[in-house]
Amino acid sequence: MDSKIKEIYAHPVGHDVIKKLLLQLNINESYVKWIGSLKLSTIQNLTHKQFDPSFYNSLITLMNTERDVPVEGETPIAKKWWKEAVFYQIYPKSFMDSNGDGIGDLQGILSKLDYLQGLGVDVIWLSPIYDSPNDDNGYDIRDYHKIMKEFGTMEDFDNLLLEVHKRGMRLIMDLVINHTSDEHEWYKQALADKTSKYRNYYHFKQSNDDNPPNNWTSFFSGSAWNQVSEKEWALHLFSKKQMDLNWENEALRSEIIQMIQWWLDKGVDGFRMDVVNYISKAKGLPDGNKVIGELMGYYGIEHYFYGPKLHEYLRQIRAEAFAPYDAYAIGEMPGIGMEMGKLLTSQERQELDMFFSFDHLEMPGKARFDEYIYDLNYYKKYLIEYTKQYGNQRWMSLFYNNHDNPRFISKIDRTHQYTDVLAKLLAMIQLTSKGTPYMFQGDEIGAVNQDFTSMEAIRDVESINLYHELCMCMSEEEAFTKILAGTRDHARVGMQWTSDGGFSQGQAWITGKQPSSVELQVQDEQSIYHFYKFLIQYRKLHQELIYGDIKFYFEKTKDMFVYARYSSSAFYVVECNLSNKVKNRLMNINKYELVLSNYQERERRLRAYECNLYRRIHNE
Ligand code: TEU
Ligand code: CA
Repeated sequence: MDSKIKEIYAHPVGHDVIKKLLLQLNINESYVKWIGSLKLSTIQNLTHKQFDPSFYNSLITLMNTERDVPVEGETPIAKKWWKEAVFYQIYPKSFMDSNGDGIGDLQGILSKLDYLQGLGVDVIWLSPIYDSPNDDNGYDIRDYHKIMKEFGTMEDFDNLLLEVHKRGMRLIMDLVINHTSDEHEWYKQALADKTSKYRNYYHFKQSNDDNPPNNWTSFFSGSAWNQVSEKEWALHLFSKKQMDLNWENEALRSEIIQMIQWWLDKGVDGFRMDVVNYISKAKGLPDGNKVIGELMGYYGIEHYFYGPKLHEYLRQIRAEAFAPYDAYAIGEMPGIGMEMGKLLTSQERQELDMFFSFDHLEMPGKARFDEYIYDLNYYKKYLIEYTKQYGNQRWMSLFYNNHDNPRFISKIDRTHQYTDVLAKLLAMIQLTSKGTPYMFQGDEIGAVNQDFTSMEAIRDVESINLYHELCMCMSEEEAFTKILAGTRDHARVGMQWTSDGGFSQGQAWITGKQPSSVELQVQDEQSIYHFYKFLIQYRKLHQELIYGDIKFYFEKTKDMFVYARYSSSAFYVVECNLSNKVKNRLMNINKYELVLSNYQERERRLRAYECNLYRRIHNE
């Protein structure tokens, strides 16, 4: 408690926790400087009404969890296939339906491998395809060694993997090891027999009265506990059918590691680890601080988002499963900031290779279900800071979309009047910045949010639960408006292969429509699809766009985003107008040749969302 704020801010964990709180409160980071020399105990006295001692104990515990600080200093970038590759996330349920039952499947994906190879995709990430009751569309796994029947058979999977590898592409699986379905054999045995060895594979906890054992809330509304008997409860951070695994249990850890090895023996190339930062929970599962709970929207999160043994577990998985197979691993880690991300992914730490940070997806003080206009100047600031701070021992993932978020382009341009140039601008930044591009199905055809008209169209368990919770404190119309702003279903409607149909000839499990289609985009040389295809190809041939140095210009100039990627032998500049207003060009381009633009004609000034890639002519 005697530590000064500036000392806490200098600690990677302290930095990220303070930064996260300021982000949520929409308070400028410069505030930290003013209070830097104050002691934590002084702050506690000033805020004892809001932050009780439990908050400070949590912060200090978090900071003492991992004493190492990330290795600084610059080393040359180590070349890796996953730093050069373009990844493409497929949500199998909505990608392509081969048998007309209205649900996407593995044979459907197989039929589109040539399309993906033609686009230039190097790695496919499949959202979960394991046997599941689909309470959370496969993120509730019932059997890790079986393929979900709606998606096909293990033979279909083996054939898909073979065909992916035949094309020189790779495939990574979505690994959900924070929880299993409540229909998993382990959980069924745990419920059936209190003395079963599987009882301790999960978090069962006594409660003295008929309330849950602590105040933790679920990400899918309500308490994070299922009552399993008069005095016993079981923990579920997500839906009531997704039961959290107890990673303290060595037997559980080794079963999970054996399962990972089983998939690696089949030849998969790596994994995206679902909410992997949640697997270690604070001892005793203590109550969450109320102020943090209100601020973050979920009670208890400080006790598991960066748990006491997270590094230990990740090192064990790496040593026993990933390293022997030289497999790739990216962690999905909601709430983890840049400094903690360094501790979890720096190459010398032998834990994860990369991670998905989410701090860029919403603006400060905004949450996914808030309706607001996203300002690309915030993304510019985020990208510049991350790129400068992240150095060469770590490697960023660059993404706008996934199956958990509304379409990024629709947050910026709600009327979709700029879709064509804006989608290309986003592609330009993603494919020329320093990091690995992760595309999500539909990015390449300018997929946008859906104008769902009622809850009947909504399928996502998170949205449905939240809607019922909201209806307790607002009208159905207001509740639906909030759901419409943030529902994950915007990203889960079918891939639009042809103008008249989507991904299925049958009655699709979810209905949606895109303004364009693969068919139309492939035919039009000037389409978003061809813009992606060209850039994916170009960056492979001109690797300054991957491994080159990076330099930012006009950092303080609003709406202008200009940066260079260069080596001793080639120099590229990317020039972007982040606004829908005409802007004066700030750079002198007469020594450059234009490689690619999202506008056909040349003009003196930059038009709405104009982006240009230039190559310096060296012989002058
Ligand atoms: O997502 C976890 C996650 O960060 C988001 O689900 C977010 O926490 C949630 O939408 C509340 O804001 C992973 C998967 O990507 C998601 O599809 C699953 O629902 C979730 O974990 C549970 O497996
Ligand atoms: Ca099907």
